[in-house]
Amino acid sequence: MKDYTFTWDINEDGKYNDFTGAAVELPFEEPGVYVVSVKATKGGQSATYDTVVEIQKDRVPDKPTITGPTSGKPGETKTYTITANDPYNDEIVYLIDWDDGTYDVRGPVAAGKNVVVSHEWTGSGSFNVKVTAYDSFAGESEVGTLSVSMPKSKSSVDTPLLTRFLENHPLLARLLELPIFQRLLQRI
Ligand SMILES: [Ca+2]
Ligand SMILES: [Ca+2]
Repeated sequence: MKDYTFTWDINEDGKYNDFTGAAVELPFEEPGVYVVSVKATKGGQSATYDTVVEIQKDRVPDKPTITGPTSGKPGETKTYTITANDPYNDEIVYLIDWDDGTYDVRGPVAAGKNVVVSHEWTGSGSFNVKVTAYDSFAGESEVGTLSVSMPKSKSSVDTPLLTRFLENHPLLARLLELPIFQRLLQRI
C-alpha cells in the first residue's frame, strides 16, 4: 500500500485533485447522495474506484411513552416513567408538560433509557400530561400523552344536595328561614 499514491475526486468533476492520501475525511454536511472516487497510482499505472456516500438527515426520536398512575388525589406525589427511542440512538432531552402550568426537563439521557419523574398536582381536575423528546440535533418527536384525573376531595363531592342547591339559590334560602318553612322542614 505504501507504494501507492491515492488521489480523490469528491465533487464529481472527473478530476482527482480534491484530496491526497489513503484516508480522507469527507466534508459533506448537507443530506444527499455523493459519489466519491479514488485513484490509486503506482509506477505510472493507476486504478480508480467509485463509491456512493449517503449523508442522511437526522431522524427524530419516536413518540415518548408515559407509564404511571392515571388517577389520584390532589397533593399526592405521583411517579411516572418516560422513555423514547431514537432511530440513530441520539441522546434525548425530555420536556414534560404537567398541564397545570408547570414543566420539567430531564436529560440528556441515552435513547431508550427510562427516566423516572415525580409530580404533585395541587388542584383537582383532569390533566393531560404531554411529553416531547428532543435529540441532540433538536429533532422533535411527536407528543406522547397520558390523561390523569384528580377528582375533588370527598368532602366537597359529598356536600349535601340541599346545601349546594341553596348556595345557588340565595332567595330560596332566605324563604326557608321563615318560621313556616322551618316547621315544614322539621316534618320532612
Ligand atoms: Ca474533483
Ligand atoms: Ca435522532
